[in-house]
Amino acid sequence: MASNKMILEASAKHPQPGTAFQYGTAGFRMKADLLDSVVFRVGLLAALRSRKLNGQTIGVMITASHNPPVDNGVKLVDPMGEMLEGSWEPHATLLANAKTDQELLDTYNWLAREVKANTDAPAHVIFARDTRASGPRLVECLTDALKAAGAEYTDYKILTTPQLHYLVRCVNTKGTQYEYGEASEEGYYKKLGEAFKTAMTHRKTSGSVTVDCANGVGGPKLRELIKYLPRGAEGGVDIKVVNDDVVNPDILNSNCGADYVKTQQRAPPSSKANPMDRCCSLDGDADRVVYYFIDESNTFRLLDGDRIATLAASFIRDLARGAGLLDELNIGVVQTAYANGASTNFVTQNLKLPVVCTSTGVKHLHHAAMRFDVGVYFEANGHGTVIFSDRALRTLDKYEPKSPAQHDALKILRALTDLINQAVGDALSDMLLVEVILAHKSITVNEWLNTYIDLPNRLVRVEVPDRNNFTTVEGTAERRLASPAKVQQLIDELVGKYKQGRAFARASGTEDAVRVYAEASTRAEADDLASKVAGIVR
Ligand code: NG1
Ligand code: ZN
Repeated sequence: MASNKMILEASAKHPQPGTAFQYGTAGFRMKADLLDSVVFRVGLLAALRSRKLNGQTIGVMITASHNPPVDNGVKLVDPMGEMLEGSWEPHATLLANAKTDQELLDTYNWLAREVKANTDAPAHVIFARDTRASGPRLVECLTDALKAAGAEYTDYKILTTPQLHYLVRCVNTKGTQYEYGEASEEGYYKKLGEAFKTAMTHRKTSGSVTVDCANGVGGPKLRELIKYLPRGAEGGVDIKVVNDDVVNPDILNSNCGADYVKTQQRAPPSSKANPMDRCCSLDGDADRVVYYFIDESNTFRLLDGDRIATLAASFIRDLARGAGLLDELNIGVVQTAYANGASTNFVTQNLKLPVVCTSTGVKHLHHAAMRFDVGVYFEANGHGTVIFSDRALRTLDKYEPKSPAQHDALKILRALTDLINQAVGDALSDMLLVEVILAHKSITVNEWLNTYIDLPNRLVRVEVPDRNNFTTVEGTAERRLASPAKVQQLIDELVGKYKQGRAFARASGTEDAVRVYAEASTRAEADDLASKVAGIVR
C-alpha cells in the first residue's frame, strides 16, 4: 500500500527517543523536546480512530495545561467531545513505544486489523494547540502523520482545550437533531454570549470579577468572549482580565493560574485585589477554574470545584423546582474521594440530592454524571461541568409552563443547557455559570463560602520506592487499598480515633508518588491524621 511507504518515510523524520511513554488521564505529557514522535504517532491513531468510527471527526489537542512552559502534551478527543475511550488508551501507549519506524508501521497495521479499521477509509481529524512555544513544531509532527495516513484535517490554530472539544462535538452533530452549535471559534462565543444574556435577563452581577488567565490561552480567548457578552446595567458583567500575557512564553502558569492558587492556597503574588473582591483563576489551557477572595482579616479564601458543584447543584435544583420539573428530572452530583466531606453532606442533607463518588480523573466523573438527567460533576481542583441527558433536553424543550414563574425558571434552565459546555469542563463557561448564579442568588463570595463550613483537610504527597505496590479495591472509588497487605487495616484503626475522621491513600496517576488525604473536625486533627497515615504508607 502506498501509505505504508509514506508512513515509514514520515516516521523517519520523528524517531522515538528511547523513552517509555504512557497515555494517562492527561494524555501524553512531558518535556516538549521528547514529544515529536509521540505526537506523530497520536496523529496515526487519530486517523485510525476516525476510520473505526465511520469517518466521524476526532480531535487532537496539543497542550500541557498547568505544567511549566517547557512541557507540552497531546490528547485525543472522541466524537461527542469526550475524552478518548479508555480501551484505546493502551493503543496510544503501544504506538508511542514502538522502537523503530518499521515496528511502528507493523504495530499500526496490526492495530488496524485488531480494531477492524479500514486504513483506506475516509478519516477526519481537527486539532488545536495552546500558546506554548513548542506548539507549532508539534503541529508539524501531527500533520506529517495525518498526511501519511491519508486523513483529512483542519488546523484550528490556538484554542482553549474546551473550545476544541466544543468544535469536535459541533462537527459531528451537524445536521442531526442534536446539532450542538456552529463549528467555528466565533460560533462558540456566540453560543455562550447569547445563553449568558438570556440567563442574565433582569439581573446584574455585583461588583467586578478579576480573572487570572495563567498567562495562557484563556487570556486572549476571554478577551474575545467578552465582546459577545452583554454590556451595561442590563445583564452585564464587569470582567477584569489579568495575567493574560501570551507574548512571553516563559511566564505561562508561573506564580499564577488555577493550579498555583489551589495548591499554594494563596492568590497570585501579582494580584492587586482588595479584600472581598471576587477573583478567579483559569489554568493554562482554560479547562479549570477556581474562585477566591481575601476576607476582611486578610485571610485567603478558596472556592474550589466542590464549591462550584454545590452552587450549581443548588441553583439547578431550585430552577427545576421553580419550573415544576423537580420530580421529572433526576439531578445528581458526582465527586471524587478528594471532595470535602462537608460538601458531600451539604448535597445529600441540605439539597437532598444523590452523590456518586468515582475514581480520580474527569472521564470517570463524566461517565457517572451521564447516568443522571442533570449530572453535576467537578473535581476539587476546578475541572468539571454539568451535563444534561437527551431526555432532560427533550423534557425542557417540550414542557409547557403553567405560570409566569414557571416560565421564567424554565427559560433560565434552557439557557443553562447552552451556557454550560456539555462536552468537557470549561473554565470560561463555568466562570459565566458562576457569575449567573451569584447574580440570581444575589450573594457575595463570602455568602457563597458560608453556605457550609469545610472540614479541615490535608493532602500529602508521599514518595515511596514503588507506587505500583499500592492498588485499590475495585468499586471503592480508590478509597480503600487492596495492597500492600495490612495497610488499609492500619488506616481504618487510625481513622476511628478522630472525630469526623476520614483518610485514604492511593497511587497518583500523574506523579511518581502516593497521595494521602485526611480530614477531621479540627485543623490539628486533620494534620495529625494525614501525617500518621503518611507514616504508615512510607
Ligand atoms: P493524580 O495525580 O492521579 O492524583 C491529579 C489530580 C486529579 C486530576 C489529575 C489530572 C489531585 C488530588 N489529583 O491526579 O484531580 O486533575 O491529576 O487528570 O488533585
Ligand atoms: Zn487544564
